[in-house]
Amino acid sequence: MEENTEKKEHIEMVYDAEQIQVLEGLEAVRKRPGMYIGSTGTRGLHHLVYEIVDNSIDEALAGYCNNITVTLKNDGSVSVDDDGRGIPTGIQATTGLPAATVVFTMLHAGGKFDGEGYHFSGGLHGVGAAVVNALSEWLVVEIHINGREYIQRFSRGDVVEELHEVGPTNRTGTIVTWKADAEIFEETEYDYSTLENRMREQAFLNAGLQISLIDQRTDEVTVEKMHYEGGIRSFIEHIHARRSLGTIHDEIIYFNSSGDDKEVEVAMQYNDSYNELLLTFANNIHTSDGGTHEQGFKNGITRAFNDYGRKYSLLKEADKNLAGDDVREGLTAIVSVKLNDAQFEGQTKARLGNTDMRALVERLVYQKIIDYFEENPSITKAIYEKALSAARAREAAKKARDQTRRKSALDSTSLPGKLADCSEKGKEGTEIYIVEGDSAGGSAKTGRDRRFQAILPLWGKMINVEKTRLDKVYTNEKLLPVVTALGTGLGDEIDLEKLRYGKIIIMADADVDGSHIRTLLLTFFFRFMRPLLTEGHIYLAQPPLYRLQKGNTIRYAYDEASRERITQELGENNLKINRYKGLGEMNPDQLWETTMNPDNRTLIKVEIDDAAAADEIFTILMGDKVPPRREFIEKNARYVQNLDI
Ligand code: TSJ
Repeated sequence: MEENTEKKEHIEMVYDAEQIQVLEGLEAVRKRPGMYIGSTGTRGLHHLVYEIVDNSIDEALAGYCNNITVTLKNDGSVSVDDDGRGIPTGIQATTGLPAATVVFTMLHAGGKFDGEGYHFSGGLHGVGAAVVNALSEWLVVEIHINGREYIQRFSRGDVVEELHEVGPTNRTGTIVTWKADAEIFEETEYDYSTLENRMREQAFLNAGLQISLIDQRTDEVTVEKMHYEGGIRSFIEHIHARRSLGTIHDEIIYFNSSGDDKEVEVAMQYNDSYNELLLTFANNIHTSDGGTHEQGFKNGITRAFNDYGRKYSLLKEADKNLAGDDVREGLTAIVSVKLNDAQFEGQTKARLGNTDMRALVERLVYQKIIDYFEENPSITKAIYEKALSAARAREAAKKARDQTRRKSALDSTSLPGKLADCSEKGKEGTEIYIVEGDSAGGSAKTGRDRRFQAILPLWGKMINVEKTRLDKVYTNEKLLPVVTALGTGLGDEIDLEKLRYGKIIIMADADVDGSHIRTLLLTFFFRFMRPLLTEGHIYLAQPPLYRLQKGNTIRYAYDEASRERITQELGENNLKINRYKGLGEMNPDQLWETTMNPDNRTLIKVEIDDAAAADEIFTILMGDKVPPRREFIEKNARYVQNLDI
């Protein structure tokens, strides 16, 4: 009895606190939107859609929703429509308000109405709808429930119309439509492919659920229906098809387990590349920093390969084990777990922390892979051969590295002969220009400010980085000088503390050859020196395309639009326009003035926030199949205008 009373009091106190938040809560969201949605840039804008859609996906997870439609409307608003049960409209005892109203006006409300809530919630903590409401110029919710349709309107989080009935209906479900507040967001235009990728990912993760994406923003309205009965198996198929990767075995390896409060699902397939692509999810949230489920997967698969290899004498030397990297070379795998009390850790909350997931996933993966190996000997032979070949390459890389190190080519005491170093030492304020070709390299060396700018000209034959393993990098005359000049080492052993420059600037022509070298170097950094990219050290120089001269006035244009603008400004009479064909055409002073002088130049910082998307880009760009490459570039012209391969 005592215990009961105490519990009740406790609950009431929690609600008291929440009611105070009704008064202050949404104002707080508008004051510090970044705290709730991360940013007020395009990322934050798209986050609004995810927050709302996640509610419909929760309804699907609960087993009551089969269709979700996201519509981009031509007034700049978005709507999300589901065929679930409809948000409850009954009056909540604790607040005296309809449950639906509470969802949109109170932080820490939603999801759990009757104490139980959903089985595996998307981990939204239930604040999503109220946050979206607070950050919207206007928001409308329509609910179809018990044969009646209800509506409520809000503006910037304030109630404009109370929830009221508008008439009968013969469907059930919830429709939320909102217009992001331009007073809050720097950008209010949605990017179709960003939403498409996210919706497709969610359709893969929730087998059988149909998500439709409709774009009504232009005259040509498009409808895309995403619906995969194969779930994460279809995800693997999609990844390999998009990247035009050949597979080592036809059938995708798939297994799952479900207990009372935990579900694990794994799909995997080997391809003929050297790259690993492991995507892990917890409660449908992409865990880009991995965590216990990912660790369990890695442990399980490595142990399975080694035990199986031992049993059938595939591992020749008794003490030699395959490493994790060996068994995952060329592997694409999806691990999706669902659990009740997901703990997300780390700075970006993108790592699963629940410790019991490690052993659970490891045991499942180990047993199912052993079973698969025993049942599929010929496929297993091909897969195992690939892992053994990866192990041999790893051994070769180790030897090559030790040898290079013995020649001390990998430490900075013997820098590449062609490097023109700067006089200042250390990362602070220093930069290295990586330049293709001796003539541009010569101009850059003469034109630079030698105090803080180093120049490394590249020479020698190009290799396709996508077809290269680490062992070949150590003996490559084109790439090794880059590694040596940067000082960090590469692969697993990379050490950014040893980086010799703060900025690494790729300077290449604005033509086909230039874009090729740019893509090659970026791919190289992505595959072998990724921390340089993720820590934001890599930049692209922007050489001008045109030089415009009228009398003593000289201006430079970096694209067609600015050429036209400058032409208008100066007037066409007696205007001399030169198109630069390459960096080599510029004299050292011009190169300094237009491309290297920090006061005038434009640098593009290369940022990677989605490794899987970047992997796709590099695989397609560096792949040897031309049609997908052309199609990709046409589709993504906006992003890769400089990569006109
Ligand atoms: F929250 C929201 F506004 F963002 C939102 C919620 C937006 C959209 C587009 C859909 C939804 C939503 C909520 N779809 N379906 C539901 N379901 C419930 O809220 C619901 C219905 C019935 C019961 C029950 O226990 O009977 C419980 C819940 C949570």
